[in-house]
Amino acid sequence: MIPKDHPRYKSLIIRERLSKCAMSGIVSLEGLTAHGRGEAFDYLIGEKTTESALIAEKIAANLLILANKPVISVNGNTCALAAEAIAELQKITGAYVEVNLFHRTEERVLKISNFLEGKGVSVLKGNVVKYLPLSHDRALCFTEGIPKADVVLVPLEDGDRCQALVEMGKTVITIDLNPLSRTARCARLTIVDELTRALPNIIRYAKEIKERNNTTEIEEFDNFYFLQNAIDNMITRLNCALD
Ligand code: PTJ
Repeated sequence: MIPKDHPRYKSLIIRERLSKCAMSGIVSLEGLTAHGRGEAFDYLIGEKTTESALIAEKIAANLLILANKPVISVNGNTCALAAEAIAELQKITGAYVEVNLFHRTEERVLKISNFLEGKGVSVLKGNVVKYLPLSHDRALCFTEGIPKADVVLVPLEDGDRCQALVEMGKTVITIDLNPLSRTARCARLTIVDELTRALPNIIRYAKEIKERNNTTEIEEFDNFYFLQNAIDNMITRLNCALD
């Protein structure tokens, strides 16, 4: 029982949720360590959405709404942390949701799909093909999903898969607290923010854009700006840490 007035309440609740999902097989054990890395970067960034991340989140909403065929790729961590938000984002953007796992077993794919469906997500099913030129299971995609997508949202992604998607001409949006990761550096748009903060912002912007019916042409943007800004932010915080 975590008391609500605990200074790290939110973080502890999230850890508890991930642990439960690890025990039920939704999150891989490796996913727990990946979360720890994310937490460390979140600490450095101040555990809040920066101004530049918010701009990236607005651009992401626009990209998803303007897409012909947006796809959201969901792994174990994303499912455990944000199934409800994925359902909402799917409803607004019309995106296809496909389960794509690094530590893939058919049992996990099924568990994650069932969990997502329980939260209102419509999950892609059907044929799976080895679509990406990778030597591991993340090469596998649902035929009606990523192969036909123009814009792909891949939160907490592996670098080689992100790179393969970019090289195949997909517009790749990622959410990754580590601005130095290969994924962060090779995506078209990197949101350096925590998943459970980033998704509600993207959803809010997507709703605004739809309500006002004003999908604007995406202005040119430089992903390097978002990465550099996140790094600068961390450096500033580190320099002031003991002030
Ligand atoms: O469920 P599976 O089998 O597909 O495995 C999923 C993981 C996450 C284990 C797998 O994709 C993996 O190993 O990922 P990486 O290479 O560790 O990359 C995950 C990235 O996400 C790291 O850069 C973390 O810093 C970052 N990250 C972790 N938690 C969060 C996060 N970024 C945003 N929000 C988080 N909550």
